[in-house]
Amino acid sequence: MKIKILTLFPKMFDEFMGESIIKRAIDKGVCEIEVVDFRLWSQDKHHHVDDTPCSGGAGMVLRPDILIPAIKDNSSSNTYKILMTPQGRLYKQDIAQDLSKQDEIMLICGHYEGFDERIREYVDDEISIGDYVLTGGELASMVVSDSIIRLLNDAIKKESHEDDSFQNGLLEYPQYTRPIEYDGKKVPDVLLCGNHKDIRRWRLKESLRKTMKRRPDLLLNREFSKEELELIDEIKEEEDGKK
Ligand code: 6GU
Repeated sequence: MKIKILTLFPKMFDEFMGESIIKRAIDKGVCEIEVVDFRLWSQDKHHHVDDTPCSGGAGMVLRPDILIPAIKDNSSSNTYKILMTPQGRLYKQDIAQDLSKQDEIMLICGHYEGFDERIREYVDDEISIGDYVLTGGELASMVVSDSIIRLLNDAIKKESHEDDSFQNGLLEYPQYTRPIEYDGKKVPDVLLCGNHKDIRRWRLKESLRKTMKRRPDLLLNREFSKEELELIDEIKEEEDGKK
């Protein structure tokens, strides 16, 4: 997969691309990241890319006569072009899944107050990573790239994302490692017993418990299996018993 990033701050991506799983994915050829400085598409002496809003207001707006040619010159018919903006649709794991199937995506990072509205006609999608405002789309584009790259075959072991939080619509179950006892706190016995059926059921139950407590919104449209409904009853009884 190829990821093209259009930005005014290309150096911000050096460390992102140079470390850990992302670096390994690039070195193994699982993905290619190309960072493009779209200031190069500015023709004027001072390489301006933005201008004041028409009819006033605060901040600066990215100019269509810079960004639209930059988008066109860096994409082909199979490039899925995404504007990074707090006005976009809210980024979720299922969008990461979908995007990981594309051959080529382009992430367009804005700065300042935003994009001239006409730029929106030249992209396929608009993404926001959350309900807060960042100074630019760069960090958001790293978030999106990272979440996609780790899903690509071979970037990490498949099993390590099959159990991810959200992958099955639930938060991930609690994980433990050695030592078996630390500061008087023990790893749950069920995880040490080696009974895979019991462990699977415990993990599902604890996933449900955590999701009910922390992210009940994730359960609103869920179709629960019979086993899940049984576990939820058990959890409710246990939680009531604690009160
Ligand atoms: Cl994609 N860009 C900016 N500037 N702020 C954001 C965002 C994106 N997503 C959430 N906040």
